[in-house]
Amino acid sequence: MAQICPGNCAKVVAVNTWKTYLVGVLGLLLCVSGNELAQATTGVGPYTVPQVVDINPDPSIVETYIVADEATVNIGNGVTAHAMTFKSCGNPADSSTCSTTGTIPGPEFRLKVGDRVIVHFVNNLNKSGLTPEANVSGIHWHGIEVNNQSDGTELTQSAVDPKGGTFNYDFTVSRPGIFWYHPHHHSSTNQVAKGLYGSIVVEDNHGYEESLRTSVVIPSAAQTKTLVLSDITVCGKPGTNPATFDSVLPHVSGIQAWQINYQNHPLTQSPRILCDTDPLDANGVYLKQPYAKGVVPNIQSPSLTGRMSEGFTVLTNGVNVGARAGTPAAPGALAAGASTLDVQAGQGLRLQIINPSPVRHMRLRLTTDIGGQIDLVRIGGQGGLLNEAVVEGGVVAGFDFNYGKGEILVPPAGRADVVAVIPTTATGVLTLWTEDFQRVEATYSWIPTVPVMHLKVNGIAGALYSISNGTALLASFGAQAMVKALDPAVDDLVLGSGEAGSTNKDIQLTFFTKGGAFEASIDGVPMPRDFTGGFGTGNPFYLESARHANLANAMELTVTNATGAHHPFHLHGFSIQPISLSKAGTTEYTFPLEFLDIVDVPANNTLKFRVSLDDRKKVDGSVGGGQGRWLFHCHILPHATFGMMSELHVH
Ligand SMILES: [Cu+2]
Repeated sequence: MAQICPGNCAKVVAVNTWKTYLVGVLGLLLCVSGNELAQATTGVGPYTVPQVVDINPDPSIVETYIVADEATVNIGNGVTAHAMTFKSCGNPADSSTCSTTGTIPGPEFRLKVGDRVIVHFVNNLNKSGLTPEANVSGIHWHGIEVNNQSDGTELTQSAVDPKGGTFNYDFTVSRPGIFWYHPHHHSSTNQVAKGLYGSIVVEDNHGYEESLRTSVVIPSAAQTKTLVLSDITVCGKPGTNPATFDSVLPHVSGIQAWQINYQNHPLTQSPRILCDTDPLDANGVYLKQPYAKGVVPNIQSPSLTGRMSEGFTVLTNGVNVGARAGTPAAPGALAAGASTLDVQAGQGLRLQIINPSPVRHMRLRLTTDIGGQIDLVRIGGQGGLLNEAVVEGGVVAGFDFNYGKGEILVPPAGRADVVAVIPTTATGVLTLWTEDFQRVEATYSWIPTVPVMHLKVNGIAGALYSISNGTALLASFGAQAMVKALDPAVDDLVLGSGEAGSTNKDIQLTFFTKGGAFEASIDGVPMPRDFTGGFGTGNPFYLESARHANLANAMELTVTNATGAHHPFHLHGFSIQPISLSKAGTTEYTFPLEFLDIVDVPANNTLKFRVSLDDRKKVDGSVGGGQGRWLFHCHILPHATFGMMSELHVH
């Protein structure tokens, strides 16, 4: 198809490998020079993402080979990582047909509603010397309402073998929004942590978004950037790995002794532990030898008694943008070599944000050169544009978000479509920071606040842009364009004779204690780990927590988080309409009208949502593509692996 090509768009052509390398090097030099807008196609810059190669001449079909491989990448600050990467190729046997040599993030799909996507997946993960089982993979199209055959999970297909195994995905995109793709099979926690993810942006096919760009209600394509914000840990030379974060890094959690807390926290995954003292293989087995310098260690421990925490370096489109002294409230000097993006005072800047991190919540705050806060106005996210723009956070009608008003919280696997107005008075460098977050109800994650984007003000825009809370988006096109509320739904869960499962319309996220350890689960039902549960060799689940429903039913269900920590709840295959969050003794929060597939459920809250189990075509064109087994789980990936995962079986 003809690609929609906004400002972050690399040209969709096949290029020779050496050219890609050369352009990449030039791109990095340009980034460092602070003139990233002038950058050409790279696939390796903090404010640029590579695009897929489309080999299908039909304008409504995007067809490509997506190849998973191991690759050595430069994540900035002179750090080289032996990562896992996706690349897009016209022919996987001919590297000159690939858009990049393999990057973090992988190539982006830019699509319109109604487009058909055909992906020939090739698994070339075979170099690490790990067991073949640990290198099996696949692709889950996160948030896309695909046919069940293309969902890319252990419930819908056998894992694709390394050393050249293939699988074809074929689906049609039915809803606008920001989505992403990643592996979902054995050890996918490790594969995602090592870099296997990419963005998908789907625009509506009625011209609404295009019209809003033309009328400058939202910024132009040239002022739109994809930001894949993730984290990674890279081993140093054995014996040199830190046990905690650098003490000079800024931190805003409010916990004065956070460094000590972090160092001593039983769930800490410091580089010293992951690389030196307790390195794990991809099956969760402790290795005898420390990892070498440059290795991205496995993070999936065999049980929750092991450690689980955020990666140590935050990446913006695969690159660390460079530090800044001070705090968001009082920013200091940029580190030498920090990457900046040129902006003009008075312009609008649209950020399409995706968080593929296995654990980290991205709590984002944009500040001026002197620490003034600039609102991040949310215009959409997981389900396309909103009816009206909204400024979130703070305390709304008595509900405390636990992040500041005008900040944005993007949980693991979450996405946000936000716009910032660069103040007419801005000078110097603005910085977008990710701050510590109260992920566990009683306390913070003890992670430092670090920059994810630096904006260098260079002149004043010819026309001044504005947007604010309540600006009409889809609402400006009338009722037919607006996000519709699902009717109060009445259908029930079902359970056929001989089926295991529950008809309880409240799904419980629980921790229970077993042998002194926390076990994550749905409804308190333990699940075999995907290290040990015989995936691909029969049914991997205890099915007492499965839910069953009939296709075309519309239901209202709840998710009760019975733990003291946030869990981002994800349902495969069907976008849900969140209605409310409530907690005993506090005010209920009502969501703006939209469709989501990830909802961050705070500790001890109950999420009420509606879902319509709409059908879609199977790969062969026949009806019934909505039928089948669809996972639901917490998207803190170690939690899912530990057992906070079950399935919705649609009959
Ligand atoms: Cu969780």
